[in-house]
Amino acid sequence: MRRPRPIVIVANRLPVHRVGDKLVENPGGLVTALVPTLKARGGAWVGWSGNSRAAGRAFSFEGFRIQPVHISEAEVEGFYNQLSNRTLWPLYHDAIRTPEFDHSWWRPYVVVNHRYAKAAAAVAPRNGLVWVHDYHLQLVPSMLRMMRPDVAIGFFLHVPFPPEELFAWLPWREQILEGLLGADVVGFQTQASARNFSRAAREFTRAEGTDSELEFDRRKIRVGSYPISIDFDWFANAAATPEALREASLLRRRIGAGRKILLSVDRLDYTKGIDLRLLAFEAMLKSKRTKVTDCVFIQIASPSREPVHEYGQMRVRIEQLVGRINGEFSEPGRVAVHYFRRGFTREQLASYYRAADVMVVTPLRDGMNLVAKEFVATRSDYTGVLVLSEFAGAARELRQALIVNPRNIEGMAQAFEAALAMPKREARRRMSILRTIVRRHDVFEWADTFLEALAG
Ligand code: ADQ
Repeated sequence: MRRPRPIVIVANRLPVHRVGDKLVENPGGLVTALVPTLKARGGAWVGWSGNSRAAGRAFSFEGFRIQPVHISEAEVEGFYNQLSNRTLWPLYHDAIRTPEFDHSWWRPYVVVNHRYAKAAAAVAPRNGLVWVHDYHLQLVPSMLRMMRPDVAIGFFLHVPFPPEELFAWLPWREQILEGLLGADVVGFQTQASARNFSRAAREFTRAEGTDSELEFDRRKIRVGSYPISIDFDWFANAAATPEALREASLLRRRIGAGRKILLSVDRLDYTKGIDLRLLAFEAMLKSKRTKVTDCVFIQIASPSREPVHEYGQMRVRIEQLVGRINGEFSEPGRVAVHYFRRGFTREQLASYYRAADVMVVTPLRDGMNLVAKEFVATRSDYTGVLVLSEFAGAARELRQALIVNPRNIEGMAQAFEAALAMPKREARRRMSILRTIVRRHDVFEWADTFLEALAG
């Protein structure tokens, strides 16, 4: 059998960072999925180290090449904090916050994309496979095609692609679409995003064709949905170790203290709907449908994108809400909302998932949402109920969750109530189907499926 072809991954961040003289893998789904693939096939990972002062040299890690891209401090501002996170991120998430369109932000986006493309062009083997990731790098496919017409180029968007009427707002819509059309395969989390992209491409560029195959510049481009997933076995095993089980029962005793636990885990981001779910919990307490002696809400939120103004505002709002709810409803030894604003290790998260009775995942819009899948993977005891927003990509697959509209606060409160009261048999039936789905479609299957499409 022939060895599979080496691949080049192009992503905003590198998969490893230095601690002293050691290299440590960065946590996250993409690294988990693609580092084993790179180790097996060889190739390179092109990305930013996170340090804008040092340029950084290429080095080898576990049999593949790490190729740093330098981004200056001023460029981080324009390319990352501004165009990526103040224009594209809100626009692609249903304009939950008003996207800002500032012409001075476009130039650094183009310049930095070009730098990634050049770095990829320099390391890609002849006729190699290059896989570009996410909304920061949408111009890379066409730039790379100009430099290296021999390579096969794939692009995967981790966030939703917005409907045509929203995408139309973007002053650089043609450039972005033509950037993406430089790829041979353009992948999305859901069919809806794939369809939105194909429609926008037909509307705003010379591309023709169907929702799943476009023709542009006499080339065919495959468009499809490739829902990302998690390392199911890792989470299932991590939550079943004696230490994890001990930690989970300790949490149940310390925080739960005989109460049922509702749990949420998110990056502190306005797309995640943290405030609305807290309002739903408050509504339950207010109307006496539950008492602080019966249940507790744990919100774990890791700080994120703090230089961006909207994130600071949202943090203040959430912390005021937590304070208000606790001020009104907590009792001695029984806090209503436990709020942790910090990152936890994956092992710690596994114990929290295992300790929860109800997992609340209610983003206003989310490409996929891996937390929902991680929770399911940890529940080898077949207990626990998932409450999931219909606006997360994960809702397309995880249909046995209690599906909610996060803007319907009363509806969410009712779903929490139903989840807390769900008979064991019913919860078991649902969890068993959910686990089968996530086990079957794990992150390794995701990477293989995309790479097969690209190699084909
Ligand atoms: P994110 O918006 O970052 O990713 P998500 O899919 O939920 O969202 O992934 C978050 C990851 O961070 C999970 O693995 C989770 O365990 C971890 N995490 C969250 N809070 C944490 C905390 N307090 N401590 C430690 N870890 C924490 C983007 C898109 C998503 C898409 C992913 C992958 O926005 O829709 O699912 O990429 O494609």
